[in-house]
Amino acid sequence: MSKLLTATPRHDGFRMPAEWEPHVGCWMLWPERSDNWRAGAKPAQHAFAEVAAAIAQGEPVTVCASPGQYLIAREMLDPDIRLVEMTSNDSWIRDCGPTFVVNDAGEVRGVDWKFNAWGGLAGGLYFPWDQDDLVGEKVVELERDDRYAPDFILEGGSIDVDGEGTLLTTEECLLNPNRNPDLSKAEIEQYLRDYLSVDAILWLEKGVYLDETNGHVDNFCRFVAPGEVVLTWTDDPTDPQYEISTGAYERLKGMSDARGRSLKIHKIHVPAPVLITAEEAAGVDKVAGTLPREAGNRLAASYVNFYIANDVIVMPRFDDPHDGPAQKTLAKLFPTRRIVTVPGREILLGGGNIHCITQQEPLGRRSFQIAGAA
Ligand code: KQY
Repeated sequence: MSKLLTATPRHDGFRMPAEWEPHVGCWMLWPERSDNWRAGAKPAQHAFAEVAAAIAQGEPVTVCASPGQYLIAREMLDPDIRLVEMTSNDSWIRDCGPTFVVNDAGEVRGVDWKFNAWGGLAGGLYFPWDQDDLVGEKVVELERDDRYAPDFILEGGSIDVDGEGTLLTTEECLLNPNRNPDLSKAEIEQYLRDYLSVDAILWLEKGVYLDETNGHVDNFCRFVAPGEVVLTWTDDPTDPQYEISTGAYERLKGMSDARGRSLKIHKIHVPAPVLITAEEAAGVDKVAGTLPREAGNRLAASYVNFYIANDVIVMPRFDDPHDGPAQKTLAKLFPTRRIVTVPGREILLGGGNIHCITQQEPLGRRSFQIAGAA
């Protein structure tokens, strides 16, 4: 049903759209592993259900849950959310799911990258990751889309595009020897050009301080419109984040995008450091091969990890004085969308946030098929 394609999206006239372009829906995976999520993942499940409900205000949501969790998820999710059974190792579909690409005729295809749990045996976050690596293929198959399967390790959270030929990423992640150690920077860039149809690749040095993904850009710096980015920021020169953010700001100031525009940079201040409590750490099972959670460790909290749905922006909040200003900035940048905030702490305790647990699927021409069938 879903054909494996051997050319590249660029060759075939397909590109990765920006996240603000129309979606047919959003995909999520249901959390359950107790060595990453505290208290048997129950608080995380409530948080994921809240994120799904918030996104469902703006577009259809599909959640994938394991056979053992199917009925539990069905009970906890709103009835308008589609639930399908799917096995995975954890719940970060931004990273293990497909990247959808579209062409000018509105056809949609999937790029099914290789996934190694953010570093494989050289610093990856858990073992094994074989079921996560199948998620991209399974989602694309369910959608009856054709699929590209490059021999290239990439997580969706490590890139961000403007849909007009420009891509943002970090050296900390994409040039990390635990991803594609046999490829040079030029070869890595060529994969991005070929499989996402981008022409300008904007390299930042690092991502958010202590981000366990090796500096995913989706937690640090994102496009909000062609020629405009939001950047995780702090005014506190004693915070290690300061040097990272000011360094990125300086680089961004000197960059131009694929259309030759210089970038307008909007700063979004981080919340006060979010530290794991003793109770939270004690609730996570310790398992060899999985990154342990220690009390007092700082988490990579950032408002930039929001999701852009058709009608709403879903933004994490941390019950911090910076919540309001972050929300106001996004409201100004996305005037046609409502900003919905959901509690970010439980998701952050697992190592990421809202953008990391979601994957948009572009509308493409399926809209006409749906309309025609009605
Ligand atoms: O932030 C992400 N994109 C994923 C984080 C994975 C954490 C696994 N413990």
